[in-house]
Amino acid sequence: MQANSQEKSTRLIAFAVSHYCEKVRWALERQSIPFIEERHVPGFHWLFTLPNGGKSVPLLLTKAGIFTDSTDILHYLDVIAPTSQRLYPADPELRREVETLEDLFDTILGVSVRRWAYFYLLNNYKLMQKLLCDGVPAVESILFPIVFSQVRFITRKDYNITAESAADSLNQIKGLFEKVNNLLADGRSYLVGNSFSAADLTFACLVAPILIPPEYGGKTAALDELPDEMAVVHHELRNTLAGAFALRLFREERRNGFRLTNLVQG
Ligand SMILES: N[C@@H](CCC(=O)N[C@@H](CS)C(=O)NCC(=O)O)C(=O)O
Repeated sequence: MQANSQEKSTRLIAFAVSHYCEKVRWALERQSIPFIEERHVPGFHWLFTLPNGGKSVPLLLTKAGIFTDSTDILHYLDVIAPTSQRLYPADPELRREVETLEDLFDTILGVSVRRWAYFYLLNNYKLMQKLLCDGVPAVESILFPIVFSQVRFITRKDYNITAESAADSLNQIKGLFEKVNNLLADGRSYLVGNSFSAADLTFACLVAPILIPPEYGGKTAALDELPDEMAVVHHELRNTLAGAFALRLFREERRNGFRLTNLVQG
């Protein structure tokens, strides 16, 4: 595809593995917005986020401004989206329901999934290298063996990763799967109203590190790379209503047929 000015002007600063970055990737691709994804090893991302007024990824740079949070990015994309592609309902009551669920998933589910998964994965150097170095600049890949122990230390500290917090997180995850199971029990196709919304997209993305949908646009572990403790939870949760729902959303709503992402490498 030819580079055009919009493609050059929309840049996503990301981690390959981050499920919050997948929220934004999905929303951009759904709206067929060309963008350049710039992936970084954790730590190196601060060279790109801090000068742009943020800290974490995803961070989106656009002609209209810089957005430093996945939900803010989805709100911005919704304003420029054609009505049929919008992720937030026009009806104020339905919109409130979508935003409440999105916030719950962002603040509890995404954080719990990350803490629980890293508890098991951070000691597996080879797997972490695969998950964190996919698509990053060559210099970051080369430096990875040197910086990894520091990345691991900061990750454990910042995300408060201990055996106890991982066990608590798994309880939170199961509680939220139960909540989604209950919503879906009446046979509805989407969490709120009759169409795909930011609540559906956020739930599907944030549970993806557990369910490993093949359509995931970032990097996930393969099932046979998961330690037994994670594989057990993978099988248990994918067989719930909520798990099957998230996998269906990836299958039916995620695939675009072609990728617009213009991943910058090296
Ligand atoms: N509320 C933020 C959360 C994003 C977030 O937690 N990003 C993590 C990666 S999954 C991150 O960038 N951590 C490193 C940092 O905060 O510097 C959003 O939805 O965008």
